[in-house]
Amino acid sequence: MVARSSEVRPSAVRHNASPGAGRRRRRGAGRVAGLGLGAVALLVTLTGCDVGAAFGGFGWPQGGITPESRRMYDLWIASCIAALAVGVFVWGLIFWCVVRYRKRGNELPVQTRYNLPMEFLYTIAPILVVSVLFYYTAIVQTDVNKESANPDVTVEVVAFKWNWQFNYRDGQGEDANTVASVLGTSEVIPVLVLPTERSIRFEETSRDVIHSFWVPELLFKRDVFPGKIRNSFEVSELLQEGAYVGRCAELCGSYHAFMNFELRVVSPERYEQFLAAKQDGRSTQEALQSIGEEPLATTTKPFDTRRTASNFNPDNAPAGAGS
Ligand SMILES: [Cu+2]
Repeated sequence: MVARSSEVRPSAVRHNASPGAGRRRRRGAGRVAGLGLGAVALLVTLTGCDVGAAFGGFGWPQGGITPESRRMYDLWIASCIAALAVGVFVWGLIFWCVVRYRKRGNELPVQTRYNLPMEFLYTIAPILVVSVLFYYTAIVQTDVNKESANPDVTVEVVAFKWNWQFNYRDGQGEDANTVASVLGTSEVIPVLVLPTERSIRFEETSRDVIHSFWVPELLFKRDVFPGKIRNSFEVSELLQEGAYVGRCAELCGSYHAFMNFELRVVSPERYEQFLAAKQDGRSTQEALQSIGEEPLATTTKPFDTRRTASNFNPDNAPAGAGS
């Protein structure tokens, strides 16, 4: 009769073994999930604020020079960590299911359709995740778009094909007066001088088409519209002195890619001296030199358009030209 034991179906064996074994397996799976979450928590705790740097900012540019840019960076890093934690959990579940419920015979595993607690969980959990992300995004976005009643410095950004003019203003809005101005030309890159430790309002307007004012280190860009729209934004402070390239970030025509400027961040004292020199009638280059700064842009250089009457419009070229 010993031989008959081989006729016992595998499924029956599984059923006989199921009560204790099932509990053990569930405990094992719980332990694996707990370990995964613990590892993520440990990683975050150990690396602290440097978790972004350790992973190259998760693709987000690093080195922001305003409190706003740093808050946006932190939001991005936190969102990535949350996404990774959810990802690790889901990947863990997938691999666990692949191994645990791999095909062993013709028996179907226990089916979990209409399992209300489970359906409730996978409806509520994503809603919770999205709500938390939405909450923090709304807070950071509101903060970044916030404008104070009386910023310390107001500068009017005027864009035109294909250069920039920066007007230092004595107040906000269209009716304020320009006290000093920096104008870019085909030969000279405009240098926008601004101070640290001061709140700065940028008011933007365009003379022709839509442009976009972008300094990569602000981690922020805003379109510059022609007509009545006067786009504005504010930074509560510039945290680091230095020279930063600025660009037009909206395709605005043939020489869009060369519509560069430079942001030069200096101390408040030197900023005041620069402004005074400009008001005395000195050129931007002279004023920059007077505060011990490089007179010309250091982060970019003018683009030679090589446009002359002969090669710009050959049909109207004088006889013999262009050869
Ligand atoms: Cu442009």
